[in-house]
This record gives sequence, structure tokens and C-alpha cells, in this order.
Amino acid sequence: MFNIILFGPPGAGKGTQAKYIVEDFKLTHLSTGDLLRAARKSGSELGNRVAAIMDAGQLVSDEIVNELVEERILNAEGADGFIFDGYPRTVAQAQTLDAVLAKVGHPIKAVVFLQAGDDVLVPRILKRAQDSGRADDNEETIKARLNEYRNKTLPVSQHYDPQGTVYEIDGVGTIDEVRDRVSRILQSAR
Ligand code: B4P
Repeated sequence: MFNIILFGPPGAGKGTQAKYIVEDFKLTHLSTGDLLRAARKSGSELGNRVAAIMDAGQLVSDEIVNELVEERILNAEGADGFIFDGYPRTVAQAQTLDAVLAKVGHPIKAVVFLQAGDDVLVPRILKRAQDSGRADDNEETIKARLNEYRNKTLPVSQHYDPQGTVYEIDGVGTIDEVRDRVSRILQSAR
């Protein structure tokens, strides 16, 4: 199984590039952002709880997110591998993911780290706000999301660094340029 993590700050292009990786490498896409947005849309009690947290630009609790992910990994018989998109976002989530993947005997092969500065990220997210209508795509929430990223998510790259699986990729450029960079890295890591 070729299991990879798509890592990077909000708006780095994780969701955008995940679609191409699915096409090019036939992996199963698992986006915790999508799972959480689906939960809130369903209007369930869990969905209502996570909606307020997401709209404040904060991270949803490790407990909720880990449960959503673990269930999908353990029920994915016959999958060629997963793209974990936007997960793990804390070191505790990374430890849970490692433990679940150890159970199935297929550890993370590559962490694709898409990099871009705030000067690029903020305008991208504000542009998406015009068409997506996502409640967390506004200037104030973006600041909170970038802070959460720096404080809680960035250490996840240091967690994987000693394993030699982190590939830093310049996320600035056209979507096709970034796609080519990601594709080259994944072909060599496979
Ligand atoms: P996510 O859904 O993961 O969203 P994101 O980080 O903002 O976006 P992404 O990097 O995927 O950007 P995209 O490709 O869309 O998370 C949302 C929220 O959910 C979090 O804030 C948190 O509350 C919660 N959450 C999710 N996972 C969690 C977890 N594990 N633990 C706790 N909480 C969790 O790109 C953005 C825009 O840029 C798009 O409009 C795209 O078209 C554009 N773009 C992309 N690449 C471009 C390029 N090269 N050039 C120009 N534009 C580009």
C-alpha cells in the first residue's frame, strides 16, 4: 500500500492537488476537512458541535478526528493506498495514525509538504470564498487558522522528519506546475 500525507498550511493546495494524485496514482482520498464538512451538513449533533469550532478557525478535537479516520482505514479492504489530506494536523493525530497503520502493516511512505507564504495563502483563500461560500473562508478566521497551523500542525513535519519521508515542495506557481512537482516526487518515492 502506498500511503501518503498531503501536508501544508491552509490554502497551500492540498485539496486541489489531492484530486490529481487520485487520478495519477489511483489512491483513495481521505480529507478530514471534507469529512467534517459532511458531518456539519448532515445536521447531526456531532456536526453542530464541529461547525462552531471550524468557523472559529480552530482545530476540531483529536478524539473526533481520529475516530473518523480510524474507522475508514480499518474498513478499507483492498485499497491501493490512502492520501491523507489535512490529516494529521497535530502530533497526537500523527501518533494515532502511525499506530493504526502499524496495525495494518502499511506505514506512511511519503509526506508531501506543500509550502507557501501568507502573502500567497490569504489571497487564495479569499478568492475561494467568493465561489465556495465556506463559512471559514473570511479574513478573521484565516488568521486564526494560520495561527493554529503554526502552533499545532507544523510540529507534525518534525515528527516525520527523522524517518526521511518528508518532501518539501514549492506550492507557489500554477496548479499544473505544482502538480508536476508533486508527481515527480511521488514517482521517486513509490
Ligand atoms: P481543510 O478542508 O483541510 O482546508 P484548507 O487547509 O483550508 O485547504 P487546502 O490546503 O486543502 O486548500 P485548497 O487546495 O482548497 O480544513 C478546514 C478546517 O477543517 C480546518 O480549519 C479545521 O477546523 C478542520 N479540520 C480539518 N482537518 C482537521 C484535523 N485533522 N484536525 C482538526 N481539525 C481539522 O486551496 C485553496 C484555494 O487555493 C482554492 O481555491 C484553490 O483553487 C486555490 N489554489 C490551490 N492551488 C493553487 C495554485 N497553485 N495557484 C493558485 N490558486 C491555487
